[in-house]
Amino acid sequence: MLFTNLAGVALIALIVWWFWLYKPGEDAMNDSSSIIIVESGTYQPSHIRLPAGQPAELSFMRKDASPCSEIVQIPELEISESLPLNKTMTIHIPPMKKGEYEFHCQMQMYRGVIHVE
Ligand SMILES: [Cu+2]
Repeated sequence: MLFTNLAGVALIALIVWWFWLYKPGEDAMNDSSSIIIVESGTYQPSHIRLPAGQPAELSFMRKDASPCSEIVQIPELEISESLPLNKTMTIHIPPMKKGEYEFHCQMQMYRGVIHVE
């Protein structure tokens, strides 16, 4: 009985670690569930991994009031959206082929990459 309980606790600990604590590199995101923070000249995270051939959603939260950060563009997908200040803005991404897709602000000071694999 004790053994089963320990195994159960270990399993729960593993699940908690995997879903809430495991961060594969501070600057990377492996799915579209988190929010990209736009602040101080950077997208955080700036590297996003998405699976090929599936539509996705990316959420941006712009915390920088400078006009520089307002527009986010993904040129290869012909996406250009303006981000409201301090609000979450979700951008719908069509299914993509494998490759790297840059996203950036109008002046290309904020820069990020979507890795599709
Ligand atoms: Cu800019």
